[in-house]
Amino acid sequence: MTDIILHHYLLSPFAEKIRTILGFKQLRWNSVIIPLIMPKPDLTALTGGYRRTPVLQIGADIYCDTALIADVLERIAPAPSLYPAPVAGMARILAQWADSTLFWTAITYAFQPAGRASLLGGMSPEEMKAFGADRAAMRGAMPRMAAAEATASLADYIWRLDNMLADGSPYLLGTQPTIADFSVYHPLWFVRKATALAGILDAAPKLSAWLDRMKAIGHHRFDSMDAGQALQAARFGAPSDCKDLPFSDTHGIALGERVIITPTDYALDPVEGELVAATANEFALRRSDERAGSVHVHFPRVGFQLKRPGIEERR
Ligand SMILES: N[C@@H](CCC(=O)N[C@@H](CS)C(=O)NCC(=O)O)C(=O)O
Repeated sequence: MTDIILHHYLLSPFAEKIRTILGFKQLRWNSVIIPLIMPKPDLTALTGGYRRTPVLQIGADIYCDTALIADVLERIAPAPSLYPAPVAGMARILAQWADSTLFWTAITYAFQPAGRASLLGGMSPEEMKAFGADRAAMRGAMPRMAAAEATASLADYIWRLDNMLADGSPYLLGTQPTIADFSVYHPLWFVRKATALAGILDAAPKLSAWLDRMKAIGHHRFDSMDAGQALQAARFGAPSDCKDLPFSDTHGIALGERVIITPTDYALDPVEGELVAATANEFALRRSDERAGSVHVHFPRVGFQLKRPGIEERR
């Protein structure tokens, strides 16, 4: 049986997406709780610098970004599928909208002062300050939305999503949940957690019932694991063999070359290593770490940039 390790923290919406997919697929998993803010030395020993939440680990294979993590869980447990034909393409496109536009709209809405108090109420003023500074640095020059725009846009998105359920379908694209349901779920789960502001969902009774349905999927069964055990699992595991994966060259970079992979939107921390796979939708690089040993770090192609080290972007 594949040992699935999820590096995450409870308040993370993207982690809730993956926890709920693990519930949907009834996969047993191990839970490693990571810090909410940098530094995250045990996580970055595995990833080589990538700091976002969550990260999936299977032995010495480290998977970054929930779009790829969902694909990996689908490979491990193909049924029930996240991508049922004939809505698979539509489901992925709707998921990408939810993971970007809906997510940032919901976050901006939920982090207004009344929501922040429900979400971060357990933090001391110093911790809140450190959290704010960490996220400001992580977002860098990413454009910011004002609370008024976030409120209006979120209300409109909620109305549109409620309309998708108007024909009585239990899920957004029909009778079965798809990846789109899990991606739309996590930002709205976060809005519900911002209890003082959760009333915005009251205008959408069908969507609220759908949220209850998604919540009922649960997280299946998991065991707590500490970061040291996860590092050991990497050290004593052998990374997956990438030799036979189809090579798709879009950059003029050969397998075996040193490369840097970086997200294209925010948290632009580079990960450096030797390119071991470049398929139509996934990159993997090999890197060595004192504590984690030799690992393969995997990224989706969408949302990530591949380049040779030392080559500056022209602005
Ligand atoms: N596209 C990424 C986004 C992940 C993301 O932004 N996660 C948030 C938490 S929900 C994050 O990393 N926040 C900063 C942190 O946890 O350090 C994915 O799908 O995994």
